[in-house]
Amino acid sequence: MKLLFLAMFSNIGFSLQCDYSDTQFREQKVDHFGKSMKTFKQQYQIIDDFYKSGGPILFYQGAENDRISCLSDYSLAHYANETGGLLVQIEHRYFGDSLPFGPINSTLTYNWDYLTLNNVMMDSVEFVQFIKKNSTFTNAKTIVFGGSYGGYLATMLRLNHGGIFDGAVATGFPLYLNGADFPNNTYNDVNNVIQDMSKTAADRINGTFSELLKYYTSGRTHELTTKLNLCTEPRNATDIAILSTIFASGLQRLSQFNFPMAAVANVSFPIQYIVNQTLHSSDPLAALVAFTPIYAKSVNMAQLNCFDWAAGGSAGVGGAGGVQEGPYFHMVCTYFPISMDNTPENTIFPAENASQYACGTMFGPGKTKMLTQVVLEQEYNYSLEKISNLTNFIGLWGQYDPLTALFPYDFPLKSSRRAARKIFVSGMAHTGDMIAQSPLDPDALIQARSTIVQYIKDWSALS
Ligand SMILES: *[C@@H]1O[C@H](CO)[C@@H](O)[C@H](O)[C@H]1NC(C)=O
Ligand SMILES: *[C@@H]1O[C@H](CO)[C@@H](O)[C@H](O)[C@H]1NC(C)=O
Ligand SMILES: *[C@@H]1O[C@H](CO)[C@@H](O)[C@H](O)[C@H]1NC(C)=O
Ligand SMILES: *[C@@H]1O[C@H](CO)[C@@H](O)[C@H](O)[C@H]1NC(C)=O
Ligand SMILES: *[C@@H]1O[C@H](CO)[C@@H](O)[C@H](O)[C@H]1NC(C)=O
Ligand SMILES: *[C@@H]1O[C@H](CO)[C@@H](O)[C@H](O)[C@H]1NC(C)=O
Ligand SMILES: *[C@@H]1O[C@H](CO)[C@@H](O)[C@H](O)[C@H]1NC(C)=O
Ligand SMILES: *[C@@H]1O[C@H](CO)[C@@H](O)[C@H](O)[C@H]1NC(C)=O
Ligand SMILES: *[C@@H]1O[C@H](CO)[C@@H](O)[C@H](O)[C@H]1NC(C)=O
Ligand SMILES: *[C@@H]1O[C@H](CO)[C@@H](O)[C@H](O)[C@H]1NC(C)=O
Ligand SMILES: CC(=O)N[C@H]1CO[C@H](CO)[C@@H](O)[C@@H]1O
Repeated sequence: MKLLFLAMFSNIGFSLQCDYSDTQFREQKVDHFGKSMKTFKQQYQIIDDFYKSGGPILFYQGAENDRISCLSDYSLAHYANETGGLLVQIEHRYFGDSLPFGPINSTLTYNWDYLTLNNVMMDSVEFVQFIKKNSTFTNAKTIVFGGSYGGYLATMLRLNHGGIFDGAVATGFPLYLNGADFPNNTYNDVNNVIQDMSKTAADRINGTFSELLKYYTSGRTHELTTKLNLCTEPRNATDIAILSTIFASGLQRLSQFNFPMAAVANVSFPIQYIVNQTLHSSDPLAALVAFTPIYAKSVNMAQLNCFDWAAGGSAGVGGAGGVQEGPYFHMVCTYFPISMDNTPENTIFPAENASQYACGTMFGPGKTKMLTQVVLEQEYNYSLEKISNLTNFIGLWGQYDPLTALFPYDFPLKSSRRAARKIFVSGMAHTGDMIAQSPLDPDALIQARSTIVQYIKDWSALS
């Protein structure tokens, strides 16, 4: 059975109380290439609290979030403080309050014509030009930062608009996007993450999937419902398969967001937590028993007193992450065609070929067309060789981040400190370096942020 289970690529805002009072709006062209004369209001933010004469512009590229990012939750505030930088961000068009055609009531009828990679890049280019109109910043170096999809954009901006973006720090982004063209997959990576921690726990997690099925075949679904505190009882093999897929994709997400603070789960380091709980119990279902209560809010925020697997199975992933799904999936169906759902044979997870995203259902049959790898290379310079040849570029990937599997290469080692550099961070989850420091951060992550500060100083010619 194929089950659509949607991946999330968001930097998670941890602070519920963020001061957004100083965000502003400016008129932005709906189309930068003359196909529409309309404008819309695009949200942005300029934080000059840290700015010192001669400091760089640190530009945070907005991504798929449903509201403008809270920069005080991000390490960028720390980088600005360390380098006298002007901290700025724009909200991505079609997201949050930057909607060209008003609220998105229906993905089928909304006008998506101007949600293109070139329009998104031009928004950022014109925003930097707008900031530089202030003579204080005209000669400042501009460094673009982005994570995940935003890291893809940061890389694209450095590749295609290097005259505007003097440097880029991109984290947790994929090189290869189209699952159909590209066999590497993220479940191999998560399989390694768990096997590396404990072979015993990995074997037990593997066994959990067949154990789950046994509860159904031996008529014990009522017992299962009580044991896992499920909101509704699974009735048939399809229901069990949904539960099984939520568990597999949930483990993938727990690894992706294996942060030192509670994020998609309500515990720190949720992957270690699951492994620990699995080792401490002789119950063959232990991993799943540990998983359901900590993951409940990720399947249904509104139903925290039981595990609402039925909601999680049908509606993709709600909950933590703050991703605005309509526009995000439009990008996934057009120019960010990422797939991370394939599960090959010989891992601890049940093998499953990824289902295609339901682009036709969401946007209308034939309405969306994916860019191929070849077009990305030819028209947007998005190739390993061109990224390797960039100067003033660092890409970061972390041990727990499944997206590490989607950039399985290193850049050539060169003597120049300006050469593109890949930095692998032990103990880091998805985009962890972009998140503000927290007390349980591993040393390697603290070091990575310090390395980024050294690069910002070098690229900005600061001492
Ligand atoms: C900025 O750096 C100074 C000096 O290291 C430190 O005392 C201060 O707390 C920092 N402020 C912020 C907001 O990080
Ligand atoms: C979308 O819904 C809002 C109310 O929620 C309404 O004011 C608006 O007119 C609708 N827009 C379209 C294009 O249907
Ligand atoms: C230029 O930026 C500085 C620092 O943010 C600000 O104080 C000044 O008012 C700005 N000038 C103009 C003309 O906007
Ligand atoms: C399985 O049971 C669910 C109720 O839990 C029901 O909605 C669904 O139609 C059933 N599927 C099949 C294939 O019988
Ligand atoms: C997992 O167990 C180890 C060893 O008992 C312990 O040091 C660690 O803190 C535990 N981690 C979590 C996240 O529970
Ligand atoms: C996580 O939250 C669930 C639901 O509120 C709760 O049942 C569970 O005990 C919590 N787990 C931990 C480890 O705090
Ligand atoms: C997982 O379990 C299955 C049997 O259910 C076995 O065939 C497979 O080899 C196991 N995978 C790993 C990685 O141990
Ligand atoms: C996935 O597709 C490949 C190639 O068509 C096939 O060899 C493999 O058996 C399929 N795996 C599953 C689990 O369906
Ligand atoms: C990127 O591609 C464009 C053509 O689309 C080309 O003009 C430009 O020089 C390329 N930039 C780099 C850095 O290769
Ligand atoms: C990358 O740099 C090498 C060495 O300078 C050069 O030979 C090669 O043509 C460059 N590749 C691209 C795609 O620009
Ligand atoms: C690590 C790995 O399997 N890398 C492969 C991913 O897919 C690309 C494209 O097919 C191969 O070139 C890599 O070797």
